[in-house]
Amino acid sequence: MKAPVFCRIGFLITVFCLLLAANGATAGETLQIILDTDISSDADDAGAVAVLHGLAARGNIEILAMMVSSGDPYSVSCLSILNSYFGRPEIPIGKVSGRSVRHDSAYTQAVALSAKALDQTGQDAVALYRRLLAPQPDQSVTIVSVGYLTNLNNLLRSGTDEYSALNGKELVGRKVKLLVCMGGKYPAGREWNFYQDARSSRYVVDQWPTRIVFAGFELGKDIITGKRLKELAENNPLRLSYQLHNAFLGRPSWDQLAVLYAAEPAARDENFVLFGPGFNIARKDGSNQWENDSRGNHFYLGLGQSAQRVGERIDNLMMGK
Ligand SMILES: [Ca+2]
Repeated sequence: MKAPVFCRIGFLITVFCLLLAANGATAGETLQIILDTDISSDADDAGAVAVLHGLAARGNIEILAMMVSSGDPYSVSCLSILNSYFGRPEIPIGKVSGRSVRHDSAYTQAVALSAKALDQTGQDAVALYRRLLAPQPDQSVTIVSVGYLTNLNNLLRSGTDEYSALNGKELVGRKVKLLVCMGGKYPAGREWNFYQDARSSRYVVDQWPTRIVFAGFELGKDIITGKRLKELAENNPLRLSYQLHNAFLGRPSWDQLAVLYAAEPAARDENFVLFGPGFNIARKDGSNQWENDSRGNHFYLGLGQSAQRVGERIDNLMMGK
């Protein structure tokens, strides 16, 4: 005798939910995410912005804001134009204040002048972080950092204000679920994002009150993406970024990998393996060293499938496929 239709549907729903739970995702759960980028000196930041938009287009992602950690005066306009092109012109943009790292960019100025940027200056990054984090549910926000840790250092050191009676470290501990950080080299080395502002890196790595998953230099260096962008329309600001950066020779996918881990929880087990727990020791000279320790709340990423397959996935997302 056949089971009634509603019993069979109930069984299928149960199986579906169990499968989702095994992948660390819950049906209908919206991922709230903030991207902190040094978009300027390398093109993979522009690629990471495109990957985040590509994943958000599949639903269940709310991009709360994007923050700029670079002192490049064209970074905010460039980011604003990318966000408009990918259909989300309303995303608020924060900008580093005070001391900042600044490098020349091959593409930000040209992208900034290629269209009308809705936002050319950005808001104060710490104030924007605090205003956006304060009303969120506890332990709900994922931050993905793909540049210098200057903004996150400033946020941790911030005091109470009109947005929250919590100081920066308390506010992060209350509202943030996870920090995914492209920075450092594993198990040991010296990497750009960490040593450009070593004081901030050290403070954030030591003091950050939630779990941190690090995407290291070694993870992305051999995954070269962006060559295919030359096939895209010439008014595409992502295409222009990669064209001006190095004429479509492609770049390592450091920043896209961090975004891929942060913004696609259901595919984490497929794309990555996690090393840890432990402590990432960040030093004054910008170098770092990994130490396994069961008491730690740090992890670092390895690839869970071939570099070629992950690279194709990133290229497809950047191509809008
Ligand atoms: Ca970057």
